[in-house]
Amino acid sequence: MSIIMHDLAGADPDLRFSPYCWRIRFALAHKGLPVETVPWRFTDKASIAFSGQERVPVIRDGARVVSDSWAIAEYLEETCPMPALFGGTIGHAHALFINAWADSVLLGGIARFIVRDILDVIDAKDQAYFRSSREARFGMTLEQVQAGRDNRLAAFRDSLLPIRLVLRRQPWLGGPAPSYADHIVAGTLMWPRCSSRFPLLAEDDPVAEWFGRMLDQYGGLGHAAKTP
Ligand SMILES: N[C@@H](CCC(=O)N[C@@H](CS)C(=O)NCC(=O)O)C(=O)O
Repeated sequence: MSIIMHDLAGADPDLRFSPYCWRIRFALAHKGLPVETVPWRFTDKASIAFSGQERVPVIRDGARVVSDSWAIAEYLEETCPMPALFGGTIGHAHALFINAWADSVLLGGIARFIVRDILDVIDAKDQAYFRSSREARFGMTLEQVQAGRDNRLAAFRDSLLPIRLVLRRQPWLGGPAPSYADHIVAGTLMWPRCSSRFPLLAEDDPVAEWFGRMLDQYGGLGHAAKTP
C-alpha cells in the first residue's frame, strides 16, 4: 500500500512547490517507496487536523501518521533502512545541520526573491491568508520584500559558496551518491523552481549543474514537476 502524503499545491493542483514536501518526495523516491500525494492548500487546515498540527508535509503510512519533514525522514530511515538517507549516526547528525542551515539561511534567503511571485500561483482561497501571515512575518508588504531583487542576486549566489566548495570535491553532498543532505537542498531549490520564473541560479553555477543532476535522479522526478 502506498504512503499517502499531503502536499502543498497551487491554484493548479499539479503545481507542487513546498520545499519541505519536496525533501520528502526525493527521500521516498530514494527509498523506492510509492507515494500517493493529496493536494493541500494553506487554508485546508481541517483536512490535516488528524496530524495534530497545521503544516505539510504530513504522511499516512497505514495507521501511522507523521508530520514535519525531518521527522518523516527519520521515520522512513527507521522503517525502511536501505538505501540509507543518512548513513549512520554521524551522517544523521550532519544532515541535521544541513536541515537547520536550509531552514534558516537558505529558505530565508530565497524567500526574499520569490514571496510575491508565490501569491500569483496559489489558490484564490489562500491569497488573503498568505499575504497577511507572510507580511506579519516580514514586517512589510510582499512587494517590499521582493523589491530590488535583481540588485541582491549576486550576494545570494555568493552565499551558496559552501555548497560549491563541497561539490568541487565530490559529486553529491552525500559523497559518492545522493543522501538526505542532497534532498534537503534540492527540495529547497524546488520551491523557487516551481513557484516563480525568477532565475535564481546562474546557468554556469556548479550548484545549478548539481541541481540539474538531482532533477534527473529517480527517473527524472524533479524534471517532471510542473513549473509556472
Ligand atoms: N518544519 C516543518 C515546516 C513545514 C511547513 O512550514 N510547511 C509549509 C508549507 S511549505 C506549511 O504547511 N505552511 C502552512 C502555513 O503557512 O500556514 C517541516 O520541516 O516539515
